[in-house]
Amino acid sequence: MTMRVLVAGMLLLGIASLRAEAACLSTGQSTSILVTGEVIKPTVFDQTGLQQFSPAQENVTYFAAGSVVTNAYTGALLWDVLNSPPAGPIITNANIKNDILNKIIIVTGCDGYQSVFGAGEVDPFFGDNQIMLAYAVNGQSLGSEGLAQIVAPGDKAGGRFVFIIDKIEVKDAGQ
Ligand SMILES: Nc1nc2c(c(=O)[nH]1)N[C@H]1C(S)=C(S)[C@@H](COP(=O)(O)O)O[C@H]1N2
Ligand SMILES: [Mo]
Repeated sequence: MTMRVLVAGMLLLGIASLRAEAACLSTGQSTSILVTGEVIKPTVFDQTGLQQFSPAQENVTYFAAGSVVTNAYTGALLWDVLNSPPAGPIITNANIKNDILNKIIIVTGCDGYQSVFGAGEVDPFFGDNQIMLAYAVNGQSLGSEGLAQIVAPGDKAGGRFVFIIDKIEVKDAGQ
């Protein structure tokens, strides 16, 4: 009983501190990103944390509000962040055929803007789309656009390039 109370207390504390660390600043910016949901270990990443993954470099051209934008981005691949320690891998059930294909990745910005990705889209064995969490653009950190933004190479318009990322949550699509 005492043990159960202790464990429940530790869980509550853990959840509370994760929330606090990932909360967006009152300025609407964010210096950390919470990776949570169906991953082995919900984790808060700061810039140093994202730089632990081998850096990806991508030159991308897309339409933003009718204008053509070309930028060089540096960041961590979304797949690496979700599928290697400390947060990953994504939790899957070996008894369900290709269970990874049931998983959805919800990216939320501090302004509430959201875009969803499919795990199968980024899994190197399936879509192998090099979607990344970019922490630098043209050699500079993102400034008012937060710690990191999504870069989806191949997208024609910039709508899925969620910036000021607050949270990335993995969920099962369900039946
Ligand atoms: N958090 C957040 N991210 C966002 C948006 C937004 O409103 N909020 N708009 C999206 C849209 S519609 C576009 S076209 C691109 C524009 O990004 P840019 O102005 O940095 O090129 O950001 C995307 N990411
Ligand atoms: Mo847009």
